[in-house]
Amino acid sequence: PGPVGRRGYWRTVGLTESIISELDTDHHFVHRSTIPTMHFQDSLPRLPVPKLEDTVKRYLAAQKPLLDDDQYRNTERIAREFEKGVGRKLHRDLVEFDKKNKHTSYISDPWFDMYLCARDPVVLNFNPFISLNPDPKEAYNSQVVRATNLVVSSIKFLNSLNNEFLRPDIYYVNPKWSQSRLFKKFIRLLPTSVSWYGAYMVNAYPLDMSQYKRLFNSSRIPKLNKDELFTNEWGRHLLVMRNGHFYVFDVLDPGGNILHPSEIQAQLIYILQDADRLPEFSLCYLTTEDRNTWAAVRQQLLEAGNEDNLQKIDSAVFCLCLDNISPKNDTELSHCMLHGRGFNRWFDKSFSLIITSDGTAGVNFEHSWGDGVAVLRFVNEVYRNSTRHPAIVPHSSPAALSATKCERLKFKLNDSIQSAINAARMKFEETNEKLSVRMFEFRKFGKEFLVKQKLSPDAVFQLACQMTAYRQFGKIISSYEACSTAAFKHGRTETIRPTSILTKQCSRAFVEERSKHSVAELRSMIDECSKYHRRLQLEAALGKGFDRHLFALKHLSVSRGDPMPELFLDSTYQNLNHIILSTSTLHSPAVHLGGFGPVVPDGFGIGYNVFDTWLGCNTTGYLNRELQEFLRCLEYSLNDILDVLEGRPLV
Ligand code: BUJ
Repeated sequence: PGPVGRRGYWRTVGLTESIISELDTDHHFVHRSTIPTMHFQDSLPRLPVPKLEDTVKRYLAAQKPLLDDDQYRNTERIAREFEKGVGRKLHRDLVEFDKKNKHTSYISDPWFDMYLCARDPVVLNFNPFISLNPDPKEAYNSQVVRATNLVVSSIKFLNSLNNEFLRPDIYYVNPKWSQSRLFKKFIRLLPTSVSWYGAYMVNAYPLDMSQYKRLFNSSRIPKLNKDELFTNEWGRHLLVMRNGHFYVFDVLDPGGNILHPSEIQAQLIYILQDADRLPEFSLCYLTTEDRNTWAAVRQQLLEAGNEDNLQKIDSAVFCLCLDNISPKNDTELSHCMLHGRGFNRWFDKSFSLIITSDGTAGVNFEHSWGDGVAVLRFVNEVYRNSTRHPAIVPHSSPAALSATKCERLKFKLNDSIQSAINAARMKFEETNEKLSVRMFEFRKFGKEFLVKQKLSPDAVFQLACQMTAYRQFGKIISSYEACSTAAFKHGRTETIRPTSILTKQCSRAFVEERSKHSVAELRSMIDECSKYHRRLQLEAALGKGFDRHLFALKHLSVSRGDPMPELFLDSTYQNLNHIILSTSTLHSPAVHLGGFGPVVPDGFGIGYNVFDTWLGCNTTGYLNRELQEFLRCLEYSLNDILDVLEGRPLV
């Protein structure tokens, strides 16, 4: 491999632009963008380090609804002392450090550390899933046809990325520009040092694309105390899992050509037949272990002579899991995509494409390398490409198996490794047993109705969750909504704190003071909450939250071995970061479901979406009864909101 890596691979192996354009784009790429994939990277704006005063102000505003007056006064005092004292110095050093590291963002390294130093298992605690809608053409949903088509589209995505043909992610305020050829040609001509400004002139915001380099050929490697991310962009093989067995075969030739779809199909059929029973010990369970335990066992695996196999797993383009299960409903589907039965997953892989026996597809991804925006883009493109330009049709014949070699990986397992696998399996099964997944649908209104009411659909859903928690727990509880900061170079996420004095007042009115307020008063409270939430959302997307800033200050303090500032030891700080309601949303015509586990033992993981005419969420939690109660109260809250919006008093 040369220093340029696989990016621009075709050029490095001697294929010129003109030759590439003679090739049938459809067979190799998902599309060919006029604007190169990384065109904006050099000129992306930098994630701002917020002013310390603003951070403290926002922090206190988020704390206020959670505390009584005495507690608040104490928290306020600690925060003000931090602002004037140790926090000020830390902030100054952070700003200084940031100025010297213009190639990245202030949050990038601390955030990688947050993920990679965490010792909890990645499964349930970190890896989310996104499942795809079925192929609209019924017959294309058989397991082998869907898997072949999705694998081919995924490899086309990879080729597009490596050759800079993948359209850069751009958030268009006015989507008409996304269709304008003139705009794209103009932007393409701009030097990369100023290209971002060209887009900005028409209110279009290019997003950071740096995470995509770890989408393929990547794996998280367990290490003592801090894991590492591994990428080998020269890997050309796919990892396929079936019944706990590992298979690899090349899906790309050295020239970057995708293996003929009929050959991929033939390999998958072969694997389905070959892996007819479960192995006595499936290594997969080890990736469900806590990270230090797994790191130690991995060392044993290496010493027992399994280095080549582990290398093949880690460098594979991605992991395809051909599951031997047909989920009967969305709850079973969620369980399958979120954790499965443990023996047919490699949770450390950057992502695994899971296809069940009935052809349902989903992606489970490791979170440290990247966020929802990159994975959703991948899901959208492969869904679109595989349904519009399927590589094979239901009656396609597979190739005769000969040319391509499919290898089943055989591992050398000694007694100690075998008992580690057994222990991991027992722990994994025990934890899964406790996890409840519950679907919730509310069909009485959705985005269209709320927009007509001049309300933010997201704000209304979040407000309903606040009212729900207030009804259920009798108080405001710590809540989190994920927000992308990909508009900035090496941006990750910021936290929106959906709790405020306004949502507290409104929740109290709806729960405890139902007859005290007129409909007009209640309506105006909802309006205020919506406005405030919109503001928080915008601020977070612009990097003007408080969570990441405080996190980076704490990280700096810890990394220097300073005594821990009082602010971070304050029990109210810890309470604010004990997230009971962890929420995330995404919208896409390609997506059927999504979800993730709770982030604390007594919390809920809430993946939600407000659709045009209804809304729904997919919830997880270890406290089954509480989770059920939460959804019962959520329905109640949404009905209340509807009553008020339609002018009916609360009864
Ligand atoms: O906040 C972060 O830094 C990253 C977050 C972490 N956390 C999940 C804990 C909030 N990660 C993400 O937000 C990525 C989540 C990806 C899955 C999102 C699921 C959304 C579900 C949509 C559809 C649900 C529809 C249900 C209908 C019944």
